[in-house]
Amino acid sequence: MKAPIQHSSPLPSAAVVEPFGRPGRALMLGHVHPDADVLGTLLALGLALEARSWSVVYGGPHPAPALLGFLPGVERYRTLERLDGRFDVVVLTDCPNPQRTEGLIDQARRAGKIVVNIDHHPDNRRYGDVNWIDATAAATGEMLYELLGALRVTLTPAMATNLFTAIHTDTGSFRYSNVTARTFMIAAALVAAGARPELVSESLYERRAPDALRWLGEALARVEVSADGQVGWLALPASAVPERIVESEELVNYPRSVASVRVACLLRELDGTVKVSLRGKGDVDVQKIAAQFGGGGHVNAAGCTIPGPLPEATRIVLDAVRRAVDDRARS
Ligand SMILES: [Mn+2]
Repeated sequence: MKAPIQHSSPLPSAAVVEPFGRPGRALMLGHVHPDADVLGTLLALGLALEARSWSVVYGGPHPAPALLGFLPGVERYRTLERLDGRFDVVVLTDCPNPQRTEGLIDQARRAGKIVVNIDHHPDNRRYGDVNWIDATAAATGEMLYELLGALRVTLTPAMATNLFTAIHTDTGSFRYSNVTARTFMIAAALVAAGARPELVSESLYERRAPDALRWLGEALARVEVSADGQVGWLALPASAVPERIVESEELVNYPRSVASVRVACLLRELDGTVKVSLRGKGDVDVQKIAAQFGGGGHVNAAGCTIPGPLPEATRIVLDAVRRAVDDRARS
């Protein structure tokens, strides 16, 4: 067994490009609850390989969310329980922890000659045969743009739309502190290749159901802000608002939007556990807070899952957030 390849700069090395040289059969493997950065990157690469006579299977433990039904090629993405046949290459994108494939990674290792792990999460477990981890990328979408360039792929509007959406969502529509000049240069190239910003925005943010705003109001009425204004949170009991509303709204962005808030939390009760999303604004590292509870993510966006009940979970998380905010104030 060869030692795994480790690579971390913004441009792919020869070893990262190499597995995609000669056509074969590829698996684009997503993780639980795939988002646009996962799906957009897997679809863009898969479509590029198919244009080069590869045979590509797309899928993961959960289906693509209905909200992302506009991504070109997403109808090919399947819920996988068992993998059939052999693969010349297995690709995982935006997946820091192989456990997030719900066991599919183990099957993929047996069925695949080589596992390629492409990600921008700093806490990536480097579980691939080839690991390309660039924590300076705002989205894995930026990295895939560079990979397709290195492969000399001519971008189609379908590939460009997938990558543009990946970058759009991971940067909060080009608003977060992860956005760099490179982000805009890549976005510009993707628009030149046929991605349409207005269609992506409309598809992502203007597809609400008629009753969605009423439910959104219901949820937002529960937002609370600490006495000093620095911590904002939203604790949602299981039946407070329908699941489809929570899934289609980035609810944690609302407490984050309060001027004085430095850390925002969304806590949602689900089947006895509590899913926690944390957002920062650059000074408090929320990944470190999530890591205390076995979670992970980025400096400004992280998450974890902890046991319920909700009031207890809320107290525990807010205590950890308070410590992080106070530690930061002292340093
Ligand atoms: Mn991402």
